[in-house]
Amino acid sequence: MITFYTYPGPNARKAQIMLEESGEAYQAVTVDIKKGEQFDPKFLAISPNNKIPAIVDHTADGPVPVFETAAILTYLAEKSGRLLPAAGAKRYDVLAWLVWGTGSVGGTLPQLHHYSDLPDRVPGTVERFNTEAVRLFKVLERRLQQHEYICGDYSIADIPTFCSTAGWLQRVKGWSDGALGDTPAIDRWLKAVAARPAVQRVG
Ligand SMILES: N[C@@H](CCC(=O)N[C@@H](CS)C(=O)NCC(=O)O)C(=O)O
Repeated sequence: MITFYTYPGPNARKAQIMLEESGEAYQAVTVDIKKGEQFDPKFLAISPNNKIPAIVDHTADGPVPVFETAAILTYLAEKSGRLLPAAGAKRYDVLAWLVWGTGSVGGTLPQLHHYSDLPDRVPGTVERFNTEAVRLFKVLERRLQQHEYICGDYSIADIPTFCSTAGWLQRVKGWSDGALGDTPAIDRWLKAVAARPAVQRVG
């Protein structure tokens, strides 16, 4: 059994989609980050960076705590034997795009969210992060024009970028003043990932 530490939002969704894809049994425990529960020493022992998502796998050899979305997805893929090639160039292609999705895409969009939500916008900040988001979505569009999913077959590389893109593509387009035009490959891919039973179960 896996304990899944969560709080509603895109990062928790990434981990929960992979929990569903993996077929592993899990139990969700809410960490109320609005109330500061992420700073409880018991949670910090699992997730030292005081962020959800995190998991603890209660294995026969003892508990295995894992924090950071990319590490959680890799752990679950290895445990279940799903959505990550076991070796070779394809494995490192998936890992590279997984890190791109959690680090580059997943690092930029929360900044855009933060600065665009401020009542008094700081000049240049929304433009700075929107320009970077446009660049990242162009990278994604190019990639998906050549591959059905980010790494050919559906893999853990698709999950974080799907969760981030689904919520942000239209806003970034709208703010890009035409710099990000049509994205037919991304649109096709968003529909395909959204239709997966595991993604539908998470909602
Ligand atoms: N790099 C982390 C980011 C996770 C993250 O940003 N989690 C947010 C919720 S969406 C959080 O727990 N924030 C609480 C805090 O910063 O104190 C990952 O990819 O897992």
